[in-house]
Order: sequence, then C-alpha cells, then structure tokens
Amino acid sequence: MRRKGLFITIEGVEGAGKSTNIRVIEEFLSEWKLDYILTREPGGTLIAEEIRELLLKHHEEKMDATTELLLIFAARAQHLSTKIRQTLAEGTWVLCDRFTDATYAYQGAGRGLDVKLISQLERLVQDNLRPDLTVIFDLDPSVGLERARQRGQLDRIESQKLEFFQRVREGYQNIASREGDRCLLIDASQTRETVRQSLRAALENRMQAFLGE
Ligand code: T5A
Repeated sequence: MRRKGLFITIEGVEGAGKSTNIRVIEEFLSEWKLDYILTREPGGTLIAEEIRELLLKHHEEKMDATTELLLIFAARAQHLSTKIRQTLAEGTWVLCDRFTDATYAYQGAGRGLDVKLISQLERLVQDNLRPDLTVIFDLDPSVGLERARQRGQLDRIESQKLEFFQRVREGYQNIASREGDRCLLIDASQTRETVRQSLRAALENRMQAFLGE
C-alpha cells in the first residue's frame, strides 16, 4: 500500500483537449479504484480562484509579465498549502489541470521570462514537491485556438498572438524530451477516439510501474 497519493498533472496549449481527456483519466483511475481529487491551476481554492480571475480577465492596464508570474505562484502557494499537500499526505491522488510546467511553457518560453527566476520561485513555493506523472497534449496551436474560439470569447491569455502559442508548444515539447521519465507526450491532433486510445495505452503502461512498486 502506498503511503502517499500520486500527483498527476495535465498540460498542453489552449484547446489541446485537456478537459476532454481528463474525463478519460478519471474513468481510468476509477477502474483502478483509486481515490483522487480533480483540481486546476491557476485556481483550486477560493483565494486561488480569485487570483485566476484577475489573471484571465481583460484589463485596461497591461499586465506586466513579472506581475503575471508572481500571481501564478501566489495562487500555487495557496493551492499547495490548503489543498494539494494535505490531500497527497492522506494517500489520495491529485489530478491537476495544469501546474508548473505551464509556467515554464507560458511565462518562460512564451513571455521570455528568465527560467532561473521561475525555478527559484518553484523551489520557494513547492520545496521538493514535483508531479509524479505529467500528460502533455501536443497540438498545433492554430488548431487548438480555433477549437477554443468556437467555444466562445477568448480570455486575456488566449488573446495572445499565434507566435506566442508556438513558443509555448515548443516549451512543452522541450520539457517532454528532457523529462521523459515523468512526461507522456500525446499527439492531440488525432480524432477524440484515437487520442483516448493512445492515452489509455500510455496510462496502462505507467500505472503498472507505479502500482507494481
Ligand atoms: N497559465 C496557467 C499560465 O500562463 N501559466 C501557468 O502556470 C498556468 C497554470 C488557464 C490559462 O492560464 C495559463 C494557461 C491558460 O491560458 P485553462 O483553464 O487551463 O486556462 O484553460 P485552457 O487551456 O484555455 O483550456 P481549454 O479548456 O481551452 O482547453 P482544453 O481543456 O485543452 O480543451 P477542451 O478539452 O476543452 O477542448 C477544446 C474543444 O476541442 C474539442 C472539445 O470538444 C472542445 O470543444 N476537442 C476536439 N476536437 C477535435 N478533435 C479532438 N481530438 C478534440 N479534443 C477536444
């Protein structure tokens, strides 16, 4: 019996199918009879959700990139201290829609902020806590943005130029190739059913390793 829950994070550019495929992961965890919670970033607690609103809404004043970065880590500190750490310690798994890889991809690769600064904040806020498994949905951002557009009005971050999201995608691809043991890169350009099957096969594989420990 594991003493600690596993921490699984889901990543990808806008419209890559995170929400769609989180349902596949939930179904999978239920089949394995694992207790889990689903949460998201930025957000996941009352205070962190208020910070999310501030981050995603349009403002008359331009938000400085460092302000954006600090707000994201402020929300993360709140989320970790009031929800994630305690849940994992109780042995419950945590499924989180985005986490710090999104910060490296969006604020690092996308906005061009110094990666060293991000990793300093990561250490400050998370100490040694890192995800056990990260699923990254890889998709051409022009396809993802079109999917997001069809859903309604774009928020402040979704309204960035296409080149921004191309850098974000490359940021994610670099993380996946650097940290292959932790990350699963899923081709999200396929049909919903094919993505579902690839994801299930990849999870099956990893889960054997986790639960066989
Ligand atoms: N952010 C976040 C940072 O900048 N830094 C950080 O550190 C963090 C944590 C949060 C925003 O905050 C930024 C990144 C984001 O801009 P979010 O709530 O995570 O935003 O939301 P989005 O990325 O905007 O999530 P979306 O809901 O837009 O995208 P999903 O969840 O990836 O996509 P999903 O599943 O809703 O699918 C979109 C549409 O495509 C269809 C779906 O039915 C849906 O209509 N679809 C497919 N269509 C065809 N083929 C497939 N295979 C499909 N899969 C899904």
